[in-house]
Amino acid sequence: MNRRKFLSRSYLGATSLLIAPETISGLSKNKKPSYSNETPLYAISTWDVSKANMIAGKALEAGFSAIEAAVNGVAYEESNLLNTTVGKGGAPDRDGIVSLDACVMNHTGNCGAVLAVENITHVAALAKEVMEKTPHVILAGKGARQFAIKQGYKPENLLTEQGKKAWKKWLKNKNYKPEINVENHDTIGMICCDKLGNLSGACTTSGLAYKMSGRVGDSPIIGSGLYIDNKVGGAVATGLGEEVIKTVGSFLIVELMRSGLSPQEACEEAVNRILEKQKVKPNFQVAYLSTNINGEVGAYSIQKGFSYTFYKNKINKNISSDSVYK
Ligand code: SD4
Repeated sequence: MNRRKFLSRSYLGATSLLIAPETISGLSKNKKPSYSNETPLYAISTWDVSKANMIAGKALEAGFSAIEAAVNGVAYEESNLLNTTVGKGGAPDRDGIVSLDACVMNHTGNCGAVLAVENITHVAALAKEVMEKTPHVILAGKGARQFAIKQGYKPENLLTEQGKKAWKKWLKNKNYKPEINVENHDTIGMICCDKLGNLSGACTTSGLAYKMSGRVGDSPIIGSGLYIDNKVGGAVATGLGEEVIKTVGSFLIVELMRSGLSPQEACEEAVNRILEKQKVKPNFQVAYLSTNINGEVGAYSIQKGFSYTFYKNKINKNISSDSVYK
């Protein structure tokens, strides 16, 4: 199958490049990768998201750019109803409305983001469209939704029966407290390196369960939930977004790598910046995942339980991250 046919089989058309997972694995079976063995081709994602990361890895092998691979990879989790922190099936806010946040950043430093979007599942692809088709970087709320519909996205009900049930149960006590690695796991931040050695990333989430209406976390904020500098490396974040935003976590990690730290050291320092500000032992989670242009990867979190998925040389592995509290 050639690239044109590959694109035409995507479920939102060639421009948005949302490719059904089966399509991409079918393609890779029939086609020899065109890259050489020395190509530093890999994909990393927050949490245990083997299918999404594999989709990205296979897209890279099929010759797609890092940004295309990342958007296609995270699209799997956006459609995954079992993932209650991303896309359709995501937990709603305290008013029972699911609103999604996402951003993308590519190897040229260009970026796009959508904030608090209702009724649209594939918000990472939408963020890519904001980057490519508008003179802006961020579209929020109603405007983002209108733009999506104009681009041909079909509005959907994102609140599943299960999501509604859980929300109704929550309403009985209305007790809002972010839980560590329970309700708030699985925001997906993904960084891909393509066969040209270019880095790009995507980050997509439904945010914190039962958040206030209009609340936006770190995930769609360039420099907080995601940052890429093709000369240095990239970083993504997951966990309590408020704390990531206060320290501009992903940008900080890339800048620390620029000044000579390894991805691991940079993630640890970014976690320390959050901890320095805490007067008592934190009961929230923040986790970082980063990579540099040499293909080294680092991960670190405040609480135990964070892991990441790493695709390289056709092997997709879930790896446990080290943490401050064991
Ligand atoms: C947020 N960082 O909205 C996101 C939540 C998250 O896994 O990462 N959940 O604050």
